Amino acid sequence: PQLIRLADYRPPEFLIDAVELCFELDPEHTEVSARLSIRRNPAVGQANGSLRLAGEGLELLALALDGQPLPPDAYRLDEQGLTLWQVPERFRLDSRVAIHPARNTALEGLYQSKDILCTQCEAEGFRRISFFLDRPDVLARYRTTLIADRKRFPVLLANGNPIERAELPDGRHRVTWEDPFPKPCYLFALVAGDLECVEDRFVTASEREVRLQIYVEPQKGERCAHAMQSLKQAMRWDEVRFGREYDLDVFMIVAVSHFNMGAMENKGLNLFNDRYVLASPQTATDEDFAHIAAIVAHEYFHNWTGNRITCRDWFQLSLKEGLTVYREQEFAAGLFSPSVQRIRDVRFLRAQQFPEDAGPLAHPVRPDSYLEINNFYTATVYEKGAELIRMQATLLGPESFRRGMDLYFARHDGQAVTIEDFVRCMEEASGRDLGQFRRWYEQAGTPELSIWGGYDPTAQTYTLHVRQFIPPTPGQLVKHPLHLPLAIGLLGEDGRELPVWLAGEPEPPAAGTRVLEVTESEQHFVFVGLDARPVPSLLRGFSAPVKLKDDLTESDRLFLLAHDPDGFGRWEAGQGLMQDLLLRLVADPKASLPAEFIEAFRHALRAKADPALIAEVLTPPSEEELGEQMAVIDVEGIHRAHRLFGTELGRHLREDWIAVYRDNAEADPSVLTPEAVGRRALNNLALAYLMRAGNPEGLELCRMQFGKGRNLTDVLAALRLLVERGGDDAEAALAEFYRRWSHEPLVIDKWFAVQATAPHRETLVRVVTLLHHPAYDPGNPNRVRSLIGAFAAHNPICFHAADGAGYCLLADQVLQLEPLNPQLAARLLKPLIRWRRFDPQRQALMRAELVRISKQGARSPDVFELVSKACS
Ligand code: HT7
Ligand code: ZN
Repeated sequence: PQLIRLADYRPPEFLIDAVELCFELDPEHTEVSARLSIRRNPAVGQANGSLRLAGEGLELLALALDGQPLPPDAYRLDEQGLTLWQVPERFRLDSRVAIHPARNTALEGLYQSKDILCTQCEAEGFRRISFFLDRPDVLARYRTTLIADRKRFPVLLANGNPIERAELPDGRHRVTWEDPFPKPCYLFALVAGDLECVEDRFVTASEREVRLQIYVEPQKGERCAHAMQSLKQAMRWDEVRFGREYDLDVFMIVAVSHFNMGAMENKGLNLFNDRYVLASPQTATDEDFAHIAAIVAHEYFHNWTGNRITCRDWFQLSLKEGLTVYREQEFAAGLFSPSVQRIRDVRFLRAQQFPEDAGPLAHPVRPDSYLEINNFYTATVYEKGAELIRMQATLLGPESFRRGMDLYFARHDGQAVTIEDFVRCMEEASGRDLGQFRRWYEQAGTPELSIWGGYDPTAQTYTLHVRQFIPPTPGQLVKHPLHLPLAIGLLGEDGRELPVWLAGEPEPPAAGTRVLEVTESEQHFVFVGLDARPVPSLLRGFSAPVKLKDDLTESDRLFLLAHDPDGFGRWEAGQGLMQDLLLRLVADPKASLPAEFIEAFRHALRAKADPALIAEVLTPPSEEELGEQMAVIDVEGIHRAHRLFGTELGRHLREDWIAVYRDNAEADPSVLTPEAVGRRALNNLALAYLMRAGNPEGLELCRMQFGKGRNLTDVLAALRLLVERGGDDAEAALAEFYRRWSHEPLVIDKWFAVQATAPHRETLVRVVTLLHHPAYDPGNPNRVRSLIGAFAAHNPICFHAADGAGYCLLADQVLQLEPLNPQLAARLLKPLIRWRRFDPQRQALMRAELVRISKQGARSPDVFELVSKACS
């Protein structure tokens, strides 16, 4: 495969103004006719007069230029596309190709998901549909005609508005759609199928009525209410927060069961993995409900950040993804509690992005090169990209940031632009210089921020010393200091916020959070007017995506856990305490939980606070997160320490956990308010601690909770704990769960995942057995992720079994999947990539499996790129 470099970007030599597509749809054999109005790009000097169009897996049936069929010597066809040797300045190109959706297991281009035909064109799927300039900076107007059997495919959808319908004499029907907004081909979509439609309406701020439609498999309409409500909330939020209105007469969402990612923002016709649309309290967990709201909003927000303003090239992917994740996170913060939302986002960043940034796949938010763009839909581009937007918002303040966004929308509407264009808008709107800040987009690696403080009682000053270090990453050995916002508070003895008053300032500011700007490798800040040593609350709200090393003592952290007015700060203090303790337990299994620690957590549990926040505060860092803190990950030691911690905290706080469970147990199982969701989270945490402590009352409560079966959050939490405990109860519960839900694929996905993540010696054999279960389907990415993905990514003790059997199982599955669905295979293999983090025996075993994949497979650029980077 060919390395694509940002430095080689050149504007397109040709532009396509209009596209007329006609699909004669059939799963076995679809014919696609395309009429392209092409002209030379006036901004680019003439090269050699030839035109290169991308095209893969297309059977060419006819080709004509300005109505004249092209003789074979006028063009060349190869595996990757079509070259026309001589073309005029402006012309019409007609092509007709045949494709085979039912054979398309890669789920890119036009494919079949059960009885539905649908498309996925981002990033480079359109070239599997028609010959085209498949690059995001070629924007065209589309008119799409769909023809299909009326009975099998009564619903025919494409982007934009429907403009014509007709019944054909041969039992087929025809619908034509027109999208008035020029768009890149990655936003093209069509859907054909027998679908139920749930309809609603939305009146925009300027009083235009928009029809909202969610299409799902028949009989599933009643499970769309939450997605529909989330959509309307997102539409209103974007108007209020960013002044963005929807722009077409209809907005459609279609849910399909076979999908490589979460969802896709095609103009006016979003396609969704059905797990992010369908939900009822019996078939979806509270977490699923939250994901649905976030993803529906994310895709909707792309209408402006991604569709109206798109990316010039794929190196700019974070321009739309980082910005849209930021918008989604801000939206979600308003649905529940901002602190809890921030905690979850930070947990995710630390669990997914920090390890990526510290391993062989580390890359800048704006990468410099790639072999396969599908490999760059990463936590770095998405989540770290969102953090970069958040930092700009923090540095500029809300008013300037909003002005910057307004300028970005006004200046670049209808264009394909770069991250640089975005940052320039922020600079111009605020008058600030973001020159140094731009390095965040260019440098990979998570910065380490060391902060230590010193109090001078004579001068009554407190000095914070700050040092930043950015570790070397592949291809980037030398790093330069970054510009970052450091939000802090200072707390007095009684827990009150003090003014953060910098030396040299004439008067103290109001007490509370203050944002310091760090720009140097080493810097210090002197605060005055302090008659005693304050306790600093550092990096409030996680104001920058860094690894913080501070000199806070255990008693400082206990103080912050009890007193920090910032919910995020209390959680972070608790995480620090738990992490230190867990790492002590890894080093010394006889270490015990200090009494002050147990009391501090008892206090946190009894606090009159949001139950969801209490649950977060009392949830320890995951085994994976602990591993990140160690030079060599001690798989068994971490697992043992984690269990011991759970058992001990369960035992010491037994009465409190039982009281919490009793207080919260009566929450109505069908209610989805933040309060009810928080109560369920805390309740299930209490149950987990009671079960880990081996408490008989816990087991009884767990059996009862499973038996009630009225809410999937509760049933699944109980099932997970029963399976973790093992024995007859576990087997009976698994059998009962399967019997109850065998007709619901999304629930059965969870049944697979619960078994794949059970921390037992026999789990590997069970996973192998489940590969032969009649409900296992390697063609369905959700099912594959729920079994193989869950095992490899969320069951560290089994996946990293010392004999290497977990690695071997994953490699076998990657090799089997690669020819079917390379994108999915590449994503699955990621847990093998960080082999250098483990002990020498595991390193050897993991590397051997990577080498085996590279020898027996790695035929796709997707897998090849990851395996070669991992082994180099
Ligand atoms: N923009 C979408 C990305 C996406 C995708 C990328 C590659 C292959 C398949 C895909 N499906 C969706 C989703 C988003 O970030 O909103
Ligand atoms: Zn996105």
